[in-house]
Amino acid sequence: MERYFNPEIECADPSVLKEIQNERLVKTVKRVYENVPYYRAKMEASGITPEDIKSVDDLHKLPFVTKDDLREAYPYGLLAAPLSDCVRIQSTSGTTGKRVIAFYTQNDIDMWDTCCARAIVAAGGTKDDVVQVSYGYGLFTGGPGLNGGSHKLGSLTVPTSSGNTDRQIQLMCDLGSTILCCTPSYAEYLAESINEHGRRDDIKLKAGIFGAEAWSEEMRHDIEQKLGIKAYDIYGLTEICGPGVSFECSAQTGMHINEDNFIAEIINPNTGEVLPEGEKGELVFTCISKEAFPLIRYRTRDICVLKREKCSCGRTLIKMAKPMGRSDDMLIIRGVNVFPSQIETVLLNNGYEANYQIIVDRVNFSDTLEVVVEMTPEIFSDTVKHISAKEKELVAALKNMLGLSAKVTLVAPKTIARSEGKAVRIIDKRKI
Ligand code: DLL
Repeated sequence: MERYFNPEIECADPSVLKEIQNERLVKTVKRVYENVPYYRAKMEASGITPEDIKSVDDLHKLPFVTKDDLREAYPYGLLAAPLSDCVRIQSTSGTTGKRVIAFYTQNDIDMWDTCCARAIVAAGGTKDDVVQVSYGYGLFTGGPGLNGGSHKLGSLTVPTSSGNTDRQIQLMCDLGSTILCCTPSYAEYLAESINEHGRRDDIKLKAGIFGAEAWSEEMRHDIEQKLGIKAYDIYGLTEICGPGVSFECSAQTGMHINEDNFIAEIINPNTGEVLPEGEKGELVFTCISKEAFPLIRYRTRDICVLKREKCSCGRTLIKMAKPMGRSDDMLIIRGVNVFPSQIETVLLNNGYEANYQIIVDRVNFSDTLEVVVEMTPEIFSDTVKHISAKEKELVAALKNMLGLSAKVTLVAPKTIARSEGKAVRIIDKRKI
């Protein structure tokens, strides 16, 4: 039976949701215009005043906010509440340029916790569950977000953070954790280690809530099968609040966006034009219930599709497809657009696991693509003599998917470093 955390919102008639959005948008635009000189200047430069924004239908009139704006306004320039009302910051894991810092009032934290509680309930969670949060805690939003959601729901929260895999498994077995929250790459690593330690029969997991990085359907099936669970996707970004901007339900056909707090649009990343529902483009979010850091029309760089339909789970919240990549992660190799997720699909469809690296280089003015793939122990044992045949098989499959020739290098099991957080899979030497 499907459960909801806030059925009056999650299953509301779309016209009710639109009313909530209209009212909250108007209030938020007024708030940033009055409290944030940076926004006021941006709006004035576009010839817009708060009076021009009467409903969601006027959203397109507002200027976009980009990561460059956040860097320019760092650290306090976009703060829309008095500093004395703020109780927390979180920050992106970005390693280049200035960090992005997001601020929260207590009301913002409460809203965020609610979003994450909805995600846990949609994954079948109740207050009787034991929720192991193996996302990193600290500046990264993964740990604090799911921790807050689990508390709000009243589940027993096990804040293991990421890393220390033996301890994770020990606590998982001793406490009988039923829901695991971590990145999909760490879930793969944990699954591998649980099976190696012979502890598969000692775990009581029933569901996993995995996000923070792109992962394919094939990787989902692999994790589900290895851990004997149902694996749910969760999406979010620090700038908007962290995990819980959207979450998957039992239908597993897209992630429901918490529309009472965030309005989503899809735009053409080159022209900024708003695209109709169902078309693929860049995802843009407007925060309509936040106090401290309500970004307006923030360009996420994530490429995806929105679809509104009454879901078999009963929710009416609009759904976003799994992001298929980031417009800034998309590789352009010899003029061809390549998303790492396409490569992952080929590898998993051919019996490999998600342990791989994509190396792009430029030799004699021409781009080269190499995919280094770890063999599974099974493939390794029956292919030692036929590695080149196996590599050729993958070259052909990749050519078929990407329309591009790639070099494939198969390496022995366990030679590619595992990740406890987001995996680093792309090495683009062209930029170095
Ligand atoms: O990754 C927040 C998060 C934590 C989401 C835990 C889910 C679970 P950032 O570090 O700011 O925040 O990175 C945000 O990660 O713009 C996407 O490109 C990517 N991303 C997040 N969730 C997913 C997902 C957190 N489910 C960036 N699928 C986003 C694909 C995702 N990409």
